[in-house]
Amino acid sequence: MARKYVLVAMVAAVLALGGLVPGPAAAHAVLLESSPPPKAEVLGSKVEFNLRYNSRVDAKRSRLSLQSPNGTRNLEVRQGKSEAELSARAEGLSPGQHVLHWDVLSVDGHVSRGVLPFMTFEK
Ligand SMILES: [Cu+2]
Repeated sequence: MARKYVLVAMVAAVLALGGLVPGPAAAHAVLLESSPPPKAEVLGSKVEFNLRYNSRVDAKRSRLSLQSPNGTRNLEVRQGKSEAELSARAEGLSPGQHVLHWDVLSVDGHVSRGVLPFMTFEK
């Protein structure tokens, strides 16, 4: 009888562990740092973006689109200083609220997404 309970406890422990052990999803690209930082107030109409992730990202298969008061545009995505960084630039921004949408492919083959909102003001 006692043996049966031990077996049940072992099965329960294995099931519980299965839920805790991180799978490949843990390697998704997570944004660690950005320039400008979220909710920044930028003076002028030009912005240089730099996004740093927790893992290598594929610049060629990542997308950055900038949503502005006068419309949305796709930015040219470049590899940053390291393989975990992406950079891009935008010019001619009208003053107001902008949101950079990032759609990034990390080394594990998964895409992750996020947004970076900021404001621009006339110089
Ligand atoms: Cu993943």
